[in-house]
Amino acid sequence: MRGKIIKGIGGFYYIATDTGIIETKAKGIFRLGGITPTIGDDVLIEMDSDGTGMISEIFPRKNKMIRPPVANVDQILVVSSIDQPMINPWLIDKIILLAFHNEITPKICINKIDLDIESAKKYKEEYTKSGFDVFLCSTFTGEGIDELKDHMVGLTTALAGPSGVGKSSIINIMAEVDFETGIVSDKTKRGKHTTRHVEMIKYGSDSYILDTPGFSSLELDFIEDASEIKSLYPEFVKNSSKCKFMNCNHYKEPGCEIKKLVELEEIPQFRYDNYISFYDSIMDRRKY
Ligand SMILES: Nc1nc2c(ncn2[C@@H]2O[C@H](COP(=O)(O)OP(=O)(O)OP(=O)(O)O)[C@@H](O)[C@H]2O)c(=O)[nH]1
Ligand SMILES: [Mg+2]
Ligand SMILES: [Zn+2]
Repeated sequence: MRGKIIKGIGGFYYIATDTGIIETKAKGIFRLGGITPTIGDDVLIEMDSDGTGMISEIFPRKNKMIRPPVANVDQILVVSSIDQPMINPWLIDKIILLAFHNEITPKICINKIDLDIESAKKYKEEYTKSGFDVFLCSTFTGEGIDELKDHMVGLTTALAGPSGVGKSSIINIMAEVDFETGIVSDKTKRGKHTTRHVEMIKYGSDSYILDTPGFSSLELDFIEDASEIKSLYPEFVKNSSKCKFMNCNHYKEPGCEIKKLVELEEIPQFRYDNYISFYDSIMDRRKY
């Protein structure tokens, strides 16, 4: 029987199949040639004579992320609230780097638009300019949810973003489940990291959604060389052939097309500023 690993707890893997979820024992996985079963893996399972299931084969992976450990993700939905907690483009841009670094398409969801639709629209405009799909939604009013749903059908979507932005609330609506959601503290306007484990949920006939524990910070330690960052900015890649220097880092070089486009407001200033800050932080790392 074919299925997908959606959860692993205490020596068991749970496999979503066409006929429901089947519990399989982790024992015997040495047969799989040293590959550790990972959430998101497409697998074949066999039923043992004692009635327990066993993974007998893991199909080749399309990709695999390290944190959270999950395979075969089609897209990363970077979730941010417009307010409470306040939108943080610096963190959004870092998660975008993580997605592209793993060769996974990032899309952006700005939630809680019931709190401030005007600012949300401004960010949508900016990120759209940079080439991203941006969804504005509110799990309170239901606005934008159908459009988002349309972009998730038949795909595996991982939600990523800081605590308290509404990731679990979105999953509860999409997958019609009832995950625990947290209260955003009045004082700090931050979430409380309500969701702490990684689990994939199957919904509809062939769609999967994954709640990743909220990360409020993200180290760029997965990037080894500062010059990689420019290749993870789609709006830079698209326009860099017009830079005077072929290996332009869009930093201090003269005749830089990217800097020109920032001045013309065709590339958002904040995206560029974040780029410089990421670039500097990686160059600084080398000094120690
Ligand atoms: N105003 C408003 N509040 C929302 C909306 N969506 C979710 N919330 C609230 O925001 C709080 C946090 O939502 P969660 O879904 O728990 O956030 P999360 O991203 O899963 O947080 P962690 O699990 O901590 O990472 C809850 O009190 C929700 O009720 C929305 O569209 N508008
Ligand atoms: Mg949550
Ligand atoms: Zn340049």
